[in-house]
Amino acid sequence: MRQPPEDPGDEKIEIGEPSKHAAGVPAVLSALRHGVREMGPVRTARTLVHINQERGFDCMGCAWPDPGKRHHAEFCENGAKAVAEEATRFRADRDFFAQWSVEDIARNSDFWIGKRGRLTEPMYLAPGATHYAPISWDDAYGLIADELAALDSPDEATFYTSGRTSNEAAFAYQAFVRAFGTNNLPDCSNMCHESSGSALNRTVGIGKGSVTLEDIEQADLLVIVGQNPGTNHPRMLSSLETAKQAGAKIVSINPLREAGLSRFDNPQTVKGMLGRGTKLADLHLPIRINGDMALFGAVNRRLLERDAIDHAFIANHCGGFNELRAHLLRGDEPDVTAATGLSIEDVEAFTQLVVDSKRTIVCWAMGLTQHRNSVATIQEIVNTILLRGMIGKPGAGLCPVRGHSNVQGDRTMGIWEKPTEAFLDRMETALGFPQPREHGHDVVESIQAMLTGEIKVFIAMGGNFLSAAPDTNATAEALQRCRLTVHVATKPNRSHVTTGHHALLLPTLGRTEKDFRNGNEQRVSVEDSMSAVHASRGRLAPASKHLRSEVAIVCDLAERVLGDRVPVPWRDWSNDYGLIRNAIEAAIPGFDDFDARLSDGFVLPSPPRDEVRFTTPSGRAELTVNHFVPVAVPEGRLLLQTLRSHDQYNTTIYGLNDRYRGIKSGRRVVLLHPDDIRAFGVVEGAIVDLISEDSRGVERRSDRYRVVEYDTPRGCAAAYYPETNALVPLDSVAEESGTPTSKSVVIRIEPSA
Ligand SMILES: Nc1nc2c(c(=O)[nH]1)N[C@H]1C(S)=C(S)[C@@H](COP(=O)(O)OP(=O)(O)OC[C@H]3O[C@@H](n4cnc5c(=O)[nH]c(N)nc54)[C@H](O)[C@@H]3O)O[C@H]1N2
Ligand SMILES: Nc1nc2c(c(=O)[nH]1)N[C@H]1C(S)=C(S)[C@@H](COP(=O)(O)OP(=O)(O)OC[C@H]3O[C@@H](n4cnc5c(=O)[nH]c(N)nc54)[C@H](O)[C@@H]3O)O[C@H]1N2
Ligand SMILES: [Mo]
Repeated sequence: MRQPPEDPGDEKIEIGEPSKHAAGVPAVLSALRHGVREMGPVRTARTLVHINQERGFDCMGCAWPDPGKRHHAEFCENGAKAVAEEATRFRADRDFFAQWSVEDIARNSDFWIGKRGRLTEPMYLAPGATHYAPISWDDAYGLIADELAALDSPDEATFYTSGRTSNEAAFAYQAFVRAFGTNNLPDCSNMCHESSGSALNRTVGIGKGSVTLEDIEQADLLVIVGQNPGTNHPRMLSSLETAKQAGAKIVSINPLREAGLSRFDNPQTVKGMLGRGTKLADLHLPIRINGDMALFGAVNRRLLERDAIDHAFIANHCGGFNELRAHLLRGDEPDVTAATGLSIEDVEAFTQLVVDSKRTIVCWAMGLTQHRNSVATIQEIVNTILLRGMIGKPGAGLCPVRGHSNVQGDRTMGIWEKPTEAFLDRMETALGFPQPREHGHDVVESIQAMLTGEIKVFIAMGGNFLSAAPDTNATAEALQRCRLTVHVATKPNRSHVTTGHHALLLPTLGRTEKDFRNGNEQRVSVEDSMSAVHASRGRLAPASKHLRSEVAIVCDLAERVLGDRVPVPWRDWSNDYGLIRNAIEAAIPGFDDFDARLSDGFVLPSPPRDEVRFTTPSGRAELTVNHFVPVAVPEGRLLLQTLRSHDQYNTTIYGLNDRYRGIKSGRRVVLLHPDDIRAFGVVEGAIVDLISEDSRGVERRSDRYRVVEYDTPRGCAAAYYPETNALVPLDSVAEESGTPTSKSVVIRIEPSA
């Protein structure tokens, strides 16, 4: 039997040249290497043909939509790695937990922990115990029910969700949590696109994007801001290529020159595989971290000055125009070159492309959402789109590119600590029990409440709360102060070994696996980044016969905790997911005839996209006045962005290479401008510590990073998440959305001792 890989440590890091194009043969080889290492050759071949096929499973790699006409195998390197990671043959079974104490597991890297393989049965860490030990499902549910019953208030528990959870499991979970009596439903979205949701709800009345895949392919200008699709949404490159071949222009706005935006060798085509590929970005703007609001403000002022705005659209559909015009023409905007690091020529060139375009789409991801002023920044981009009348027509609109494959669906299902009254009213009518009305805690507020002792029980539907959340030391302390911590998970991770007084690990089926309930095969549904809902059905035998589906775990637990307190047929739901879909249909608009329509899939209604209608209080799309306040970076300090390498899925580390950025065999690197390296008195290859400083002067450290000279604006640094999460202060969050500011951390560097 082959052994899972060991972590070679960071001594062997190799630094080479960043790549100037993405995918092609190296992508296929890399995917196969990961597949074979985790699954062996036969399983690799069998599994990869079912990804994103009509009767297969939805890829858990990202939320980018599937094309209507699917390639025989919609090949995507990182999708293949995501699948290999779940369909691995390695097992973290009872022997593993008997051999390794919690403390010993925690001493290893995230890479090592994740590579131990799939969990196989429920495990329990008793108070004071050093090792997890097997426990029956029944006893596990009993323990949770006892702890929940012992609370003085339902608000003393918090229920986290990561974004892989199916619609059916998410709907049942939120019904259970609200029946229990709390809106403490934080989710990964709080750390991800919450800023997009806040900005879009306010301005266009719906917290989702307004484009479809066809729109992307019909656009004549695509602006990709703060996103690295070559790594994080590789299938997006195929759409960009199609748009490009139809004559679209592409602008990339990013402190880094990401390979995926330069040139794409499509692994689906012969031309791509022969390596000529397609040039993607026509204009790259190497913006300073957090300079985006100043850039779009400058563009918007120019649009007004040149009268390059859509008067009819504004008159018919928008509010706030006079205030915005007065604000922008007052001329007290920031010095755009200082704020962005771009030249005036760059700003003019970008403006010209915006003016010339009849169909513009702006796409964005974490480079925009994880700053203090993220909501205002996204609102300024909405201004650009609205001033140009770019909503509700083909090839135009707003496109926040989601991360987790069902993060958008989970929110649609009600995984939200701040549900609207309208949502709760409908839920109350559909499910027949009163809903808690007081808003709950998001991720950061939950951590704060665990630290003060207000929250005593932490339950997670997937994810890796400790490593994903900011301020790792504070978050660890928060979890350790809990009475009970519970994780429903597929594989072990760091959150499982930083526990409350006692802890449970409940192993679940993944998307790739067959799900039989009561002898009947079940399917689930997910919603992608463009609001398309479709079915997902596993194809592999489960990793262990003891695994239960997320739906089953939620329903079993609800039955045990609530008895018959609410009129929900939990047992029936868990045996027939179609019944949950019927309840979803009754409770949530847009899901008419849900179960029947699921086979073909359908797109949820979007008033802005479908009818140029805006469901804001005024009934109009709101232009907003946004004031740019740069992040204060004291002399001798840098702004650090914490980002993903090419070989990871959030906190799951697939491998130790970041091929496109030329980094091999290790992750502890910090990418810096050569002048900044010199200014700190170090040299390339030096080992340094990163120290962040918050507004109160508190310091946080993360040690031993290798300095890499990189093409990034002066004053801007980049290093990988989750290693650097320890540097993000817990209370440093985006205004309004509460998202941790993981892309603008003020740091200094010091040579390591
Ligand atoms: N393979 C793989 N796929 C994934 C994931 C994964 O980890 N691995 N994660 C999934 C998830 S949950 C998400 S949310 C998405 C994340 O997808 P991305 O948002 O692409 O992920 P990041 O690596 O955080 O990249 C942020 C990008 O923003 C740029 N950036 C940083 N700061 C700024 C700024 O101030 N302004 C501008 N204009 N750009 C900036 C960075 O240089 C980088 O290119 O991907 C999803 N897909
Ligand atoms: N510094 C910094 N921090 C960040 C970010 C950043 O850019 N910088 N990005 C943020 C973003 S965008 C996000 S979305 C969050 C991600 O936060 P999370 O969603 O909490 O983290 P993941 O790493 O995606 O979770 C991985 C774990 O999920 C479990 N898992 C995998 N598949 C399944 C499944 O099917 N069911 C269940 N129940 N469990 C499963 C496995 O046990 C695995 O270890 O991190 C955020 N944190
Ligand atoms: Mo995300």
